[in-house]
Amino acid sequence: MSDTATTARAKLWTEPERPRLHKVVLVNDDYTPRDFVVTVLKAGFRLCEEQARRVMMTAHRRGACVVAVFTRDVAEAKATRATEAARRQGYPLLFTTEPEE
Ligand code: TYC
Repeated sequence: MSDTATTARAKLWTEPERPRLHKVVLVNDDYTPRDFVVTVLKAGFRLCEEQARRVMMTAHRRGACVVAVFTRDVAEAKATRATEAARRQGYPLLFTTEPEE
């Protein structure tokens, strides 16, 4: 194939875009018990004890911590579910989502 033909083809076929991933972010507060945060992280995001404790302590010290990335629908569903689980126990724990750069 000539260079010209290759160049023409390259213009016609562009790589399909991958769906943008979204971060689930754990937000610190002054009221939710540390152990409860760890329990929610383990149950809702399948983190092991050590990872859950590390993520919780990072949010505690820095104000927030990325838990994981998912497609938008999954990220929003997991953040909502985990936040609601905390509300049911009377805690202000909050998970938010944001698109990855
Ligand atoms: N700061 C809370 C406390 O000292 C614990 C905590 C950590 C709460 C992380 C929320 O995202 C959080 N009890």
